[in-house]
Amino acid sequence: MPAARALAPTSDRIASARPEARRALITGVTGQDGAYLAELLLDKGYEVHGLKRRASSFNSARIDHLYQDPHEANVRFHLHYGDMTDSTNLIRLIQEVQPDEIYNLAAQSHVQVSFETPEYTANADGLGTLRLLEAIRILKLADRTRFYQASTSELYGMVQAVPQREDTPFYPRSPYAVAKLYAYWITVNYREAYGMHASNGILFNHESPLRGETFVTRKITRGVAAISLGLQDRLYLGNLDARRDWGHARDYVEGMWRILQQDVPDDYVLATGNSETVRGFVEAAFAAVDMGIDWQGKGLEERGLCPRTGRVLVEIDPRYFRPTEVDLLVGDATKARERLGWTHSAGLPQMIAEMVASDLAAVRQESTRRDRHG
Ligand code: NDP
Ligand code: GDR
Repeated sequence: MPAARALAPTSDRIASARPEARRALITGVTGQDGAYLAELLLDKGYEVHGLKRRASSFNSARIDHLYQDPHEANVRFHLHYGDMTDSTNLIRLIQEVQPDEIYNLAAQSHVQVSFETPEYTANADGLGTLRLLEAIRILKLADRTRFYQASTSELYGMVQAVPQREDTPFYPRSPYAVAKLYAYWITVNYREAYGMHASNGILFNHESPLRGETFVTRKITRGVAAISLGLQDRLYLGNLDARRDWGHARDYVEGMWRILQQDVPDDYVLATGNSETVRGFVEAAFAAVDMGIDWQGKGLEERGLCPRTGRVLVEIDPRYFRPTEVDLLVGDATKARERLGWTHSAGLPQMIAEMVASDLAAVRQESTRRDRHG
Protein backbone atom coordinates (compact mmCIF):
# COMPACT_ATOMS: atom_id res chain seq x y z
CA MET A 1 0.00 0.00 0.00
CA PRO A 2 1.59 3.33 -1.01
CA ALA A 3 2.10 5.75 1.85
CA ALA A 4 1.49 8.84 -0.28
CA ARG A 5 -1.59 9.23 -2.38
CA ALA A 6 -2.31 11.72 -5.10
CA LEU A 7 -6.03 12.23 -5.41
CA ALA A 8 -7.27 11.94 -8.99
CA PRO A 9 -9.90 14.42 -10.20
CA THR A 10 -13.16 13.45 -8.52
CA SER A 11 -15.13 12.83 -11.70
CA ASP A 12 -12.52 10.36 -13.07
CA ARG A 13 -12.72 8.26 -9.97
CA ILE A 14 -16.51 8.22 -9.92
CA ALA A 15 -16.65 7.14 -13.56
CA SER A 16 -14.52 4.08 -12.77
CA ALA A 17 -16.90 2.75 -10.14
CA ARG A 18 -19.59 0.11 -10.65
CA PRO A 19 -22.82 1.82 -11.69
CA GLU A 20 -25.11 -0.39 -9.62
CA ALA A 21 -23.52 0.12 -6.18
CA ARG A 22 -25.29 2.36 -3.67
CA ARG A 23 -23.22 5.46 -3.01
CA ALA A 24 -22.42 6.84 0.42
CA LEU A 25 -20.56 10.00 1.35
CA ILE A 26 -18.92 10.02 4.79
CA THR A 27 -17.65 13.30 6.23
CA GLY A 28 -15.05 12.70 8.94
CA VAL A 29 -13.94 9.48 7.26
CA THR A 30 -10.47 9.71 8.85
CA GLY A 31 -11.93 9.64 12.38
CA GLN A 32 -12.76 6.68 14.60
CA ASP A 33 -16.37 6.25 13.44
CA GLY A 34 -15.59 7.16 9.83
CA ALA A 35 -13.10 4.30 9.63
CA TYR A 36 -15.50 1.70 11.07
CA LEU A 37 -18.41 2.98 8.98
CA ALA A 38 -16.40 2.98 5.73
CA GLU A 39 -15.43 -0.63 6.38
CA LEU A 40 -19.02 -1.61 7.15
CA LEU A 41 -20.44 0.04 4.02
CA LEU A 42 -17.75 -1.44 1.77
CA ASP A 43 -18.62 -4.87 3.20
CA LYS A 44 -22.23 -4.20 2.31
CA GLY A 45 -21.28 -3.48 -1.31
CA TYR A 46 -21.51 0.32 -1.23
CA GLU A 47 -19.35 2.68 -3.22
CA VAL A 48 -17.90 4.84 -0.45
CA HIS A 49 -16.73 8.44 -0.79
CA GLY A 50 -14.93 10.04 2.12
CA LEU A 51 -14.31 13.71 2.81
CA LYS A 52 -10.86 14.28 4.23
CA ARG A 53 -9.10 17.46 5.34
CA ARG A 54 -5.79 18.50 3.95
CA ALA A 55 -3.12 18.20 6.65
CA SER A 56 0.61 18.82 6.62
CA SER A 57 1.22 15.21 7.64
CA PHE A 58 -0.70 11.99 6.93
CA ASN A 59 -4.01 11.82 8.77
CA SER A 60 -5.39 8.66 7.19
CA ALA A 61 -3.84 5.94 9.38
CA ARG A 62 -7.27 4.59 10.37
CA ILE A 63 -8.36 4.03 6.76
CA ASP A 64 -5.08 3.12 5.05
CA HIS A 65 -6.11 -0.55 4.95
CA LEU A 66 -9.17 0.40 2.86
CA TYR A 67 -7.20 2.43 0.33
CA GLN A 68 -7.49 1.33 -3.29
CA ASP A 69 -5.26 2.56 -6.08
CA PRO A 70 -7.52 4.85 -8.15
CA HIS A 71 -5.89 3.48 -11.32
CA GLU A 72 -7.35 0.02 -10.71
CA ALA A 73 -10.72 -1.11 -12.08
CA ASN A 74 -13.84 -1.24 -9.89
CA VAL A 75 -12.52 1.05 -7.21
CA ARG A 76 -15.19 1.44 -4.50
CA PHE A 77 -13.39 3.64 -1.96
CA HIS A 78 -12.65 7.25 -2.88
CA LEU A 79 -11.18 10.11 -0.87
CA HIS A 80 -11.88 13.77 -1.59
CA TYR A 81 -10.30 16.80 -0.03
CA GLY A 82 -12.71 19.12 1.70
CA ASP A 83 -13.69 20.95 4.82
CA MET A 84 -16.93 21.46 6.72
CA THR A 85 -16.29 25.21 6.76
CA ASP A 86 -16.20 25.46 2.94
CA SER A 87 -19.68 25.59 1.37
CA THR A 88 -18.60 25.65 -2.25
CA ASN A 89 -16.42 22.60 -1.75
CA LEU A 90 -19.30 20.68 -0.12
CA ILE A 91 -21.81 21.65 -2.82
CA ARG A 92 -19.44 20.67 -5.63
CA LEU A 93 -18.58 17.37 -3.99
CA ILE A 94 -22.20 16.40 -3.41
CA GLN A 95 -23.07 17.41 -6.95
CA GLU A 96 -20.32 15.18 -8.34
CA VAL A 97 -20.89 12.19 -6.07
CA GLN A 98 -24.73 12.29 -6.09
CA PRO A 99 -24.80 10.19 -2.92
CA ASP A 100 -27.73 8.01 -1.88
CA GLU A 101 -26.68 8.43 1.75
CA ILE A 102 -24.65 11.10 3.55
CA TYR A 103 -23.23 10.35 7.01
CA ASN A 104 -22.15 13.62 8.62
CA LEU A 105 -19.50 12.51 11.10
CA ALA A 106 -17.04 15.37 10.66
CA ALA A 107 -16.69 17.58 13.71
CA GLN A 108 -14.31 19.22 16.12
CA SER A 109 -15.35 16.48 18.49
CA HIS A 110 -13.32 17.20 21.64
CA VAL A 111 -15.47 18.73 24.37
CA GLN A 112 -12.59 20.36 26.28
CA VAL A 113 -11.02 21.75 23.10
CA SER A 114 -14.36 23.38 22.26
CA PHE A 115 -13.88 25.71 25.25
CA GLU A 116 -10.62 26.87 23.60
CA THR A 117 -12.02 27.08 20.06
CA PRO A 118 -15.74 27.85 20.48
CA GLU A 119 -16.17 29.81 17.26
CA TYR A 120 -14.43 27.24 15.08
CA THR A 121 -16.40 24.45 16.78
CA ALA A 122 -19.68 26.27 16.07
CA ASN A 123 -18.64 26.76 12.46
CA ALA A 124 -17.55 23.19 11.73
CA ASP A 125 -20.07 21.30 13.90
CA GLY A 126 -23.11 23.59 13.71
CA LEU A 127 -22.93 25.51 10.44
CA GLY A 128 -21.13 22.61 8.77
CA THR A 129 -24.29 20.55 9.17
CA LEU A 130 -26.38 23.36 7.72
CA ARG A 131 -24.03 23.56 4.72
CA LEU A 132 -24.60 19.89 3.89
CA LEU A 133 -28.37 20.15 4.26
CA GLU A 134 -28.42 23.29 2.11
CA ALA A 135 -26.31 21.54 -0.52
CA ILE A 136 -28.91 18.74 -0.70
CA ARG A 137 -31.66 21.36 -1.05
CA ILE A 138 -29.87 23.55 -3.60
CA LEU A 139 -28.97 20.53 -5.73
CA LYS A 140 -32.57 19.24 -5.54
CA LEU A 141 -31.40 15.92 -4.13
CA ALA A 142 -33.96 15.73 -1.31
CA ASP A 143 -35.76 12.82 -3.02
CA ARG A 144 -32.59 10.85 -3.52
CA THR A 145 -30.18 11.57 -0.67
CA ARG A 146 -30.71 10.38 2.89
CA PHE A 147 -28.89 12.28 5.64
CA TYR A 148 -27.48 11.06 8.96
CA GLN A 149 -26.40 13.57 11.61
CA ALA A 150 -23.91 12.50 14.31
CA SER A 151 -25.75 13.88 17.31
CA THR A 152 -24.55 13.22 20.81
CA SER A 153 -25.47 12.43 24.39
CA GLU A 154 -23.63 15.67 25.27
CA LEU A 155 -26.90 17.38 24.27
CA TYR A 156 -28.40 16.16 27.58
CA GLY A 157 -25.60 17.86 29.53
CA MET A 158 -26.90 18.89 32.94
CA VAL A 159 -28.82 15.90 34.28
CA GLN A 160 -32.59 16.32 33.80
CA ALA A 161 -33.59 12.65 33.94
CA VAL A 162 -31.95 9.23 33.97
CA PRO A 163 -31.74 7.21 31.78
CA GLN A 164 -31.81 9.66 28.89
CA ARG A 165 -34.18 8.95 25.99
CA GLU A 166 -35.22 10.66 22.77
CA ASP A 167 -37.74 12.83 24.68
CA THR A 168 -35.44 13.85 27.56
CA PRO A 169 -34.89 17.64 27.52
CA PHE A 170 -31.51 18.93 26.34
CA TYR A 171 -29.26 21.18 28.46
CA PRO A 172 -25.88 21.46 26.70
CA ARG A 173 -22.83 22.23 28.86
CA SER A 174 -20.07 23.10 26.38
CA PRO A 175 -19.55 25.05 23.16
CA TYR A 176 -19.31 21.63 21.47
CA ALA A 177 -22.69 20.56 22.79
CA VAL A 178 -24.29 23.89 21.90
CA ALA A 179 -22.96 23.61 18.33
CA LYS A 180 -24.32 20.06 18.16
CA LEU A 181 -27.67 21.29 19.48
CA TYR A 182 -27.93 23.60 16.46
CA ALA A 183 -26.97 20.70 14.19
CA TYR A 184 -29.61 18.47 15.80
CA TRP A 185 -32.43 20.98 15.34
CA ILE A 186 -31.45 22.10 11.83
CA THR A 187 -31.58 18.43 10.82
CA VAL A 188 -35.09 18.12 12.29
CA ASN A 189 -36.09 21.40 10.65
CA TYR A 190 -34.96 20.38 7.16
CA ARG A 191 -36.82 17.08 7.58
CA GLU A 192 -40.01 18.93 8.49
CA ALA A 193 -39.64 21.91 6.15
CA TYR A 194 -38.47 20.15 2.98
CA GLY A 195 -39.48 16.52 3.53
CA MET A 196 -35.86 15.39 3.61
CA HIS A 197 -34.94 11.92 4.81
CA ALA A 198 -32.78 13.44 7.58
CA SER A 199 -32.22 11.67 10.91
CA ASN A 200 -30.27 12.17 14.11
CA GLY A 201 -28.45 9.38 15.89
CA ILE A 202 -28.06 10.53 19.51
CA LEU A 203 -25.07 8.41 20.30
CA PHE A 204 -23.63 7.91 23.76
CA ASN A 205 -19.84 7.58 24.14
CA HIS A 206 -18.37 4.82 22.02
CA GLU A 207 -14.77 3.78 22.04
CA SER A 208 -12.37 1.32 20.41
CA PRO A 209 -8.67 0.83 19.73
CA LEU A 210 -9.14 3.53 17.04
CA ARG A 211 -10.36 6.13 19.56
CA GLY A 212 -8.41 9.41 19.48
CA GLU A 213 -5.63 9.43 22.06
CA THR A 214 -6.84 12.54 23.91
CA PHE A 215 -10.25 11.11 24.83
CA VAL A 216 -10.18 9.72 28.35
CA THR A 217 -10.62 6.01 27.57
CA ARG A 218 -7.79 5.82 25.06
CA LYS A 219 -5.60 8.12 27.16
CA ILE A 220 -6.07 5.63 30.01
CA THR A 221 -5.53 2.43 28.01
CA ARG A 222 -2.46 3.87 26.31
CA GLY A 223 -1.09 5.19 29.60
CA VAL A 224 -1.70 1.90 31.40
CA ALA A 225 0.01 -0.01 28.58
CA ALA A 226 3.07 2.26 28.74
CA ILE A 227 3.20 2.18 32.58
CA SER A 228 2.98 -1.62 32.63
CA LEU A 229 5.89 -1.82 30.17
CA GLY A 230 7.97 0.57 32.30
CA LEU A 231 7.90 3.26 29.60
CA GLN A 232 5.78 5.85 31.43
CA ASP A 233 5.82 6.94 35.04
CA ARG A 234 2.23 7.94 35.72
CA LEU A 235 -1.06 9.10 34.25
CA TYR A 236 -2.44 12.62 34.78
CA LEU A 237 -6.24 12.86 34.69
CA GLY A 238 -9.04 15.29 35.54
CA ASN A 239 -12.49 14.48 36.94
CA LEU A 240 -12.54 10.82 38.02
CA ASP A 241 -16.18 10.93 39.13
CA ALA A 242 -17.82 11.64 35.76
CA ARG A 243 -20.00 8.71 34.64
CA ARG A 244 -20.33 7.70 31.03
CA ASP A 245 -22.29 5.07 29.09
CA TRP A 246 -19.43 3.54 27.08
CA GLY A 247 -20.11 1.26 24.13
CA HIS A 248 -18.03 -0.04 21.20
CA ALA A 249 -17.78 2.05 18.00
CA ARG A 250 -18.21 -1.03 15.79
CA ASP A 251 -21.72 -1.59 17.20
CA TYR A 252 -22.65 2.08 16.85
CA VAL A 253 -21.79 2.46 13.15
CA GLU A 254 -24.11 -0.48 12.47
CA GLY A 255 -26.81 1.58 14.22
CA MET A 256 -26.08 4.61 12.00
CA TRP A 257 -26.61 2.48 8.91
CA ARG A 258 -29.84 1.00 10.27
CA ILE A 259 -31.19 4.49 10.97
CA LEU A 260 -30.83 5.39 7.28
CA GLN A 261 -32.47 2.16 6.08
CA GLN A 262 -35.83 3.10 7.66
CA ASP A 263 -38.63 4.24 5.35
CA VAL A 264 -39.41 7.11 7.68
CA PRO A 265 -36.64 9.39 9.00
CA ASP A 266 -36.50 9.79 12.79
CA ASP A 267 -34.18 10.38 15.75
CA TYR A 268 -32.74 7.53 17.83
CA VAL A 269 -30.68 7.08 21.00
CA LEU A 270 -27.92 4.47 20.75
CA ALA A 271 -26.52 3.49 24.15
CA THR A 272 -25.70 0.44 26.28
CA GLY A 273 -27.88 1.40 29.28
CA ASN A 274 -24.93 0.94 31.67
CA SER A 275 -22.66 3.57 33.10
CA GLU A 276 -19.26 3.59 34.77
CA THR A 277 -17.07 6.28 36.32
CA VAL A 278 -13.73 7.36 34.89
CA ARG A 279 -12.25 5.94 38.12
CA GLY A 280 -13.87 2.54 37.42
CA PHE A 281 -12.48 2.61 33.88
CA VAL A 282 -8.97 3.27 35.27
CA GLU A 283 -9.29 0.33 37.70
CA ALA A 284 -10.47 -2.03 34.94
CA ALA A 285 -7.62 -0.94 32.63
CA PHE A 286 -4.97 -1.58 35.30
CA ALA A 287 -6.64 -4.93 36.08
CA ALA A 288 -6.25 -5.85 32.40
CA VAL A 289 -2.44 -5.75 32.87
CA ASP A 290 -2.68 -7.52 36.27
CA MET A 291 -2.00 -4.34 38.23
CA GLY A 292 -4.21 -3.08 41.04
CA ILE A 293 -4.70 0.50 42.18
CA ASP A 294 -5.41 2.00 45.62
CA TRP A 295 -6.96 5.46 45.91
CA GLN A 296 -5.71 7.93 48.52
CA GLY A 297 -6.66 11.54 49.31
CA LYS A 298 -9.59 13.63 48.05
CA GLY A 299 -10.31 16.11 45.27
CA LEU A 300 -7.22 17.57 43.63
CA GLU A 301 -5.02 15.73 46.16
CA GLU A 302 -6.33 12.31 45.16
CA ARG A 303 -3.79 9.81 43.87
CA GLY A 304 -3.84 6.27 42.60
CA LEU A 305 -1.09 4.09 44.07
CA CYS A 306 0.29 0.70 43.20
CA PRO A 307 -0.81 -1.52 46.14
CA ARG A 308 2.43 -3.52 45.95
CA THR A 309 5.08 -0.79 45.72
CA GLY A 310 3.20 2.35 46.83
CA ARG A 311 4.33 4.06 43.63
CA VAL A 312 2.04 6.84 42.33
CA LEU A 313 0.37 5.66 39.12
CA VAL A 314 -2.40 8.26 38.75
CA GLU A 315 -2.34 11.92 39.68
CA ILE A 316 -4.96 14.65 39.29
CA ASP A 317 -4.13 17.59 37.04
CA PRO A 318 -6.60 20.50 37.32
CA ARG A 319 -5.92 21.38 33.67
CA TYR A 320 -8.12 18.48 32.63
CA PHE A 321 -11.20 19.77 34.47
CA ARG A 322 -13.79 21.52 32.31
CA PRO A 323 -15.43 24.87 33.08
CA THR A 324 -18.78 23.09 33.02
CA GLU A 325 -18.94 19.30 33.29
CA VAL A 326 -21.46 16.64 32.32
CA ASP A 327 -21.69 14.44 35.41
CA LEU A 328 -23.82 11.50 34.40
CA LEU A 329 -24.80 10.01 31.07
CA VAL A 330 -26.71 6.77 30.73
CA GLY A 331 -28.94 6.10 27.76
CA ASP A 332 -32.12 4.17 27.07
CA ALA A 333 -31.97 2.68 23.56
CA THR A 334 -35.40 0.97 23.70
CA LYS A 335 -36.65 2.79 20.59
CA ALA A 336 -33.60 1.69 18.57
CA ARG A 337 -33.99 -1.87 19.82
CA GLU A 338 -37.69 -2.05 18.95
CA ARG A 339 -37.66 -0.21 15.62
CA LEU A 340 -34.17 -0.86 14.25
CA GLY A 341 -33.48 -4.22 15.88
CA TRP A 342 -30.25 -2.63 17.16
CA THR A 343 -28.39 -3.71 20.30
CA HIS A 344 -24.82 -3.34 21.48
CA SER A 345 -22.79 -6.54 21.60
CA ALA A 346 -19.56 -5.57 23.36
CA GLY A 347 -19.44 -5.38 27.18
CA LEU A 348 -17.24 -2.74 28.85
CA PRO A 349 -14.65 -5.13 30.39
CA GLN A 350 -14.29 -6.89 27.03
CA MET A 351 -13.79 -3.55 25.23
CA ILE A 352 -11.26 -2.32 27.80
CA ALA A 353 -9.31 -5.56 27.42
CA GLU A 354 -9.32 -5.11 23.61
CA MET A 355 -8.12 -1.49 23.89
CA VAL A 356 -5.38 -2.30 26.40
CA ALA A 357 -4.14 -5.25 24.30
CA SER A 358 -4.03 -3.07 21.20
CA ASP A 359 -2.14 -0.31 23.04
CA LEU A 360 0.34 -2.79 24.52
CA ALA A 361 1.16 -3.93 20.98
CA ALA A 362 1.38 -0.35 19.67
CA VAL A 363 3.53 0.95 22.53
CA ARG A 364 5.88 -2.07 22.23
CA GLN A 365 6.22 -1.48 18.50
CA GLU A 366 6.94 2.24 18.93
CA SER A 367 9.55 1.55 21.58
CA THR A 368 11.28 -1.07 19.42
CA ARG A 369 11.31 1.34 16.49
CA ARG A 370 12.79 4.07 18.70
CA ASP A 371 15.49 1.69 20.01
CA ARG A 372 16.39 0.61 16.49
CA HIS A 373 16.79 4.20 15.31
CA GLY A 374 18.57 5.61 18.15
P1 NDP B 1 -13.14 11.90 15.64
O1 NDP B 1 -12.69 13.11 16.34
O2 NDP B 1 -12.36 10.63 15.74
O3 NDP B 1 -13.29 12.22 14.06
C1 NDP B 1 -13.75 13.47 13.61
C2 NDP B 1 -13.56 13.54 12.12
O4 NDP B 1 -13.99 14.84 11.67
C3 NDP B 1 -12.10 13.39 11.65
O5 NDP B 1 -12.09 12.70 10.44
C4 NDP B 1 -11.67 14.83 11.44
O6 NDP B 1 -10.62 14.98 10.52
C5 NDP B 1 -12.96 15.39 10.86
N1 NDP B 1 -13.05 16.84 10.89
C6 NDP B 1 -12.91 17.66 11.96
N2 NDP B 1 -13.08 18.94 11.59
C7 NDP B 1 -13.33 18.94 10.26
C8 NDP B 1 -13.58 19.95 9.29
N3 NDP B 1 -13.60 21.23 9.64
N4 NDP B 1 -13.80 19.56 8.03
C9 NDP B 1 -13.74 18.26 7.67
N5 NDP B 1 -13.51 17.26 8.53
C10 NDP B 1 -13.31 17.61 9.81
O7 NDP B 1 -14.66 11.66 16.09
P2 NDP B 1 -15.48 10.28 16.20
O8 NDP B 1 -15.20 9.44 15.02
O9 NDP B 1 -15.33 9.74 17.56
O10 NDP B 1 -16.99 10.85 16.12
C11 NDP B 1 -17.65 11.00 14.86
C12 NDP B 1 -18.79 11.99 15.02
O11 NDP B 1 -19.71 11.54 15.99
C13 NDP B 1 -18.35 13.38 15.49
O12 NDP B 1 -19.21 14.31 14.86
C14 NDP B 1 -18.62 13.37 16.98
O13 NDP B 1 -18.86 14.68 17.45
C15 NDP B 1 -19.86 12.50 17.04
N6 NDP B 1 -20.05 11.73 18.24
C16 NDP B 1 -19.06 10.90 18.71
C17 NDP B 1 -19.26 10.11 19.80
C18 NDP B 1 -18.20 9.21 20.33
O14 NDP B 1 -18.33 8.76 21.48
N7 NDP B 1 -17.17 8.87 19.56
C19 NDP B 1 -20.57 10.10 20.51
C20 NDP B 1 -21.56 10.97 19.90
C21 NDP B 1 -21.30 11.74 18.81
P3 NDP B 1 -9.06 14.82 10.98
O15 NDP B 1 -8.81 13.34 11.02
O16 NDP B 1 -8.35 15.52 9.91
O17 NDP B 1 -8.95 15.46 12.34
P1 GDR C 1 -16.61 13.26 26.34
O1 GDR C 1 -15.31 12.34 26.24
O2 GDR C 1 -16.32 14.60 26.86
O3 GDR C 1 -17.65 12.45 27.06
O4 GDR C 1 -16.99 13.43 24.79
P2 GDR C 1 -13.90 12.41 26.98
O5 GDR C 1 -13.34 11.05 26.87
O6 GDR C 1 -13.09 13.56 26.51
O7 GDR C 1 -14.30 12.71 28.53
C1 GDR C 1 -15.10 11.80 29.28
C2 GDR C 1 -15.08 12.21 30.73
O8 GDR C 1 -13.77 11.98 31.28
C3 GDR C 1 -13.40 13.12 32.05
N1 GDR C 1 -11.92 13.17 32.14
C4 GDR C 1 -11.07 13.40 31.12
N2 GDR C 1 -11.33 13.58 29.79
C5 GDR C 1 -10.24 13.75 28.99
N3 GDR C 1 -10.44 13.89 27.66
N4 GDR C 1 -8.96 13.75 29.46
C6 GDR C 1 -8.68 13.59 30.79
O9 GDR C 1 -7.52 13.60 31.20
C7 GDR C 1 -9.79 13.39 31.66
N5 GDR C 1 -9.91 13.15 32.99
C8 GDR C 1 -11.19 13.03 33.27
C9 GDR C 1 -14.02 14.29 31.33
O10 GDR C 1 -14.09 15.43 32.19
C10 GDR C 1 -15.38 13.70 30.97
O11 GDR C 1 -16.26 13.82 32.04
C11 GDR C 1 -16.96 12.31 23.90
C12 GDR C 1 -16.61 12.86 22.51
O12 GDR C 1 -16.42 11.76 21.65
C13 GDR C 1 -17.75 13.71 21.98
O13 GDR C 1 -17.48 14.03 20.61
C14 GDR C 1 -19.04 12.91 22.05
O14 GDR C 1 -20.12 13.68 21.58
C15 GDR C 1 -19.29 12.44 23.47
O15 GDR C 1 -18.19 11.66 23.89
C16 GDR C 1 -20.55 11.60 23.59
